[in-house]
Amino acid sequence: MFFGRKRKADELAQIKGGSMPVHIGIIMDGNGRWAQRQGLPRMAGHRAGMDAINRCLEGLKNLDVKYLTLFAFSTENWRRPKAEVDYLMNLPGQFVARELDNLMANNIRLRILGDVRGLPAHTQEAVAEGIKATAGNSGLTLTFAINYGAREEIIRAARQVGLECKRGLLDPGDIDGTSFESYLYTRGMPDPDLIIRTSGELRISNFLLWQIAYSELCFLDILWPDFSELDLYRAIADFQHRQRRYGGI
Ligand code: V0D
Repeated sequence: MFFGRKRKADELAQIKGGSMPVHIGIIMDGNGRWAQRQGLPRMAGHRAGMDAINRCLEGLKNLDVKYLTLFAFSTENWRRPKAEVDYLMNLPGQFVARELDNLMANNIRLRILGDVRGLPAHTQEAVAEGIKATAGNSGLTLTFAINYGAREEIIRAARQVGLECKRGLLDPGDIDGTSFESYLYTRGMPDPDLIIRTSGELRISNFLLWQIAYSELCFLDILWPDFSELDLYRAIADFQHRQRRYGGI
């Protein structure tokens, strides 16, 4: 325990001297596998995954990361068993009920990315409550991607652009990267500097696509419920090493 604490403090001191990623995105993978390995129902893994989010927020308290974007539920996850989907749809409400005080105390602003209208009404209400209560906070922006798919996001943007062209509000010749971005769910957010995926899979799986054009990708061989502050600090240290090498050329 003592050594664990020391390693964490050392790693933190180390990364504090380097360039900090402004925006970190995380694909929180491995919750179901974590549960199955311990002979527990998959839901127990999702619940343990919420505790890992809190450890991540705790770890970020000491750093000046401005945006944390978490991939919680993809548009493909609807194919899971109904009982599991129902359970997942209660988690935003549980998170807001349990963590709102913590978000307020730490000046954290809650947001979401994705097709909110595709979620059950009770989930939408819980999320809306959390977003409204924290809208005035100016520290970390904590964004959950729920009912999110990057291709759907880009298609939705293309449709809106098409509609504005048809209505004569936009000239197709004026569409460029900057204007196109304003139609994405992430409008106004800086692109992620660092993307972390847990559980050893080496894929992006339709998480942010447009936005990760220049992001550093960090794949960790641990399951999300086991993710610790030390893992976060090590991923940031890895990011900083790569930045330094890139800067040297
Ligand atoms: C399950 C591990 C927080 C990943 C974390 C609807 C999978 C726990 C939220 C949440 C999920 C979402 C929106 C919001 C506040 C909290 C969440 C889902 C799954 C899918 F405004 N955890 N979490 N949402 N898991």
